[in-house]
Amino acid sequence: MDRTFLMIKPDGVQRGLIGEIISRFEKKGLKMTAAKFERIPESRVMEHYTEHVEKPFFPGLKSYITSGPCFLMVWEGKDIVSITRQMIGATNPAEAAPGTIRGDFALEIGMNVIHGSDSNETAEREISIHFSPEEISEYERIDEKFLYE
Ligand code: D4T
Repeated sequence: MDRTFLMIKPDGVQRGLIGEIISRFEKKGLKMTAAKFERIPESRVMEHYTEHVEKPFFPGLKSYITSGPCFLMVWEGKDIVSITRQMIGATNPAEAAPGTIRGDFALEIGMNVIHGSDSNETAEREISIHFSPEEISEYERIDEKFLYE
């Protein structure tokens, strides 16, 4: 089964959106297999955003992500990367469609509520940065036979 790394950023936590966001993924039929509430150390933020460290927006991004606790998760499901990216919406909330998380709950690119991996390879890389294998729980959801053909 495909996996992804999802992270509710400090603005999403501060604005009380954790429950609303998890609820959307749960109702879709996706399965959470790991979660932790954590203020991410700077070293792991650098590792996570390694492709952006030289970008002009990186200092702001780093101080935003480390400004408070995040809610980090691993989720599982068929085609989960593309499904969750669609549910999250465009990186810039001004371009995110209504009905998406960023379209419904955010206004600016620097405060866009949630992160989701953008490919299966990125997902595996990000999961291994933030979680050890022992922190991930494999189990069957009781409704799986009505979710998958
Ligand atoms: P994340 O990684 O947070 O889910 O965002 P995306 O995958 O949708 O977008 P990204 O990697 O291009 O950007 C990472 C992160 O940097 C912030 N950002 C981005 C910013 O503050 N200013 C910018 O100009 C860009 C491109 C937002 C998300």
